[in-house]
Amino acid sequence: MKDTASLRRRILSRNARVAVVGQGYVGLSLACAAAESSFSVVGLDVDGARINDLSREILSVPGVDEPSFRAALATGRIRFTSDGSSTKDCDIVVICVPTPVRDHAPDLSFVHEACATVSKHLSSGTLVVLESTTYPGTTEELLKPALELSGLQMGKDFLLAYSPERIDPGNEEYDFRSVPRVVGGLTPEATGAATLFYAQLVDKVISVSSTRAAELAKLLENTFRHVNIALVNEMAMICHEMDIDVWEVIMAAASKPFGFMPFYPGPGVGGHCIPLDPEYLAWQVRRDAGRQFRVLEEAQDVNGQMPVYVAGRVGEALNETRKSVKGSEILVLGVAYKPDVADPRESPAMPVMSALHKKGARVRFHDPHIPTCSFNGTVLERTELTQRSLSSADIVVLITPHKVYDLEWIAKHSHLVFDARNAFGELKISNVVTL
Ligand code: SAJ
Repeated sequence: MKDTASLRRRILSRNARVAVVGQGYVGLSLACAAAESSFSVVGLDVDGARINDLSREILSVPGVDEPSFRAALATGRIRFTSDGSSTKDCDIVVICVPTPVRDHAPDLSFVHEACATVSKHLSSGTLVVLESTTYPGTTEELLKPALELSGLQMGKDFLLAYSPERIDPGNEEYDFRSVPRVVGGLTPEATGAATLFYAQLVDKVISVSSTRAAELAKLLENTFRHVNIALVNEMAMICHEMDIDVWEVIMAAASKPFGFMPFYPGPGVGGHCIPLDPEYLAWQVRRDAGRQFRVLEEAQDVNGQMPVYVAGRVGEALNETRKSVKGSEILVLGVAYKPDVADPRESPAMPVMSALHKKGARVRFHDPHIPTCSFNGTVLERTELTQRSLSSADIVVLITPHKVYDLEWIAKHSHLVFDARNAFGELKISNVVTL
């Protein structure tokens, strides 16, 4: 691109104007980081209500660090709009829109829409970066042609790169700047320009040779977690059959200071990353390599069966007290997909409750962060957590151990507890059965 040097100068001098398309927790976190790094930033989103809130300095986007949002506002360098034409004056346009899964296949409709907007207003000399998690090849196969509909040519008139988001809402150990960024461009100039941009925002940038390497690195990160969670979930089932304490086994193995990383069994894998990102990889390997990604597909099978397995173990625990699931009162504690978040997406709690409900149990739930939930076409209001709601349950099933839960108090007022997370751990309490 003829004016790459000019772009690089504008990045270093902070005169480069940045547009971030998509103001979910990924895009808004990036927009705030860029503003705090002295760039002039415009955050775009098609959700007018969200833009209205943000413009009135209301942080209505869950998962964004509030102090970072306030600090960005204080710079006076950030603004929010739904007007797609705001990208036309920008030197750098970053696309951070959702990439959900529909029927086990990637749904890139939000990326298509964002590209159409960016393409319409694309000007020469712009660096475009995709951050949304997707399968290898998306930047090259989808974004490049879509953006060239502008009449501009990638490489000659604009630069195109990929950098996977690594925002981890609620993570108090790593902030935006301390998490290294992987960057890969469709051309070396794109890699260089994107590397220079992100180097202003984070302490360490890992430049790779292509967008495909960067796209696949992200999927490897989360597939790694998915597969290792499946490993310990299957270990939990085997240990139960062999009457060995899987939690003790993992604790012991984790004493090895090298070559091991502990994962922990549970009722299944929730969230919008770990259960879904690997679907993109499995889909693409089937499409492009004409074969299964066997380890991944087996892991999906193991993790997918955990909710029913947990429901079965709850039935076993009731059986030990000469009760059947059918007709039992069951109180589930914690329906968010992981502790101390209010996000129920893909949470295993719902399929656990569904399985128990189908066996004839009367299922109620409590979650400090989630007031209603639904399964089997039933919408449930949260049951308040009281001595009575505990004691009136035949069994209390702890799915997500939010830190607000007083576990000893819960056990004290419950007839029986099934602990799907070993949250009681060292608290060896007689009426608590552990996965
Ligand atoms: N889970 C287990 N056993 C484990 C770990 C997780 O059953 O040992 C379950 C959790 O309960 C949850 C699901 O898996 O239902 C996902 O948990 P997660 O800890 O992976 O949390 P996420 O989904 O928020 O993953 C995000 C990811 N971050 C990004 O993609 C930027 C992931 O790469 C991070 O490693 C993870 O946060 C993290 O470490 O917090």
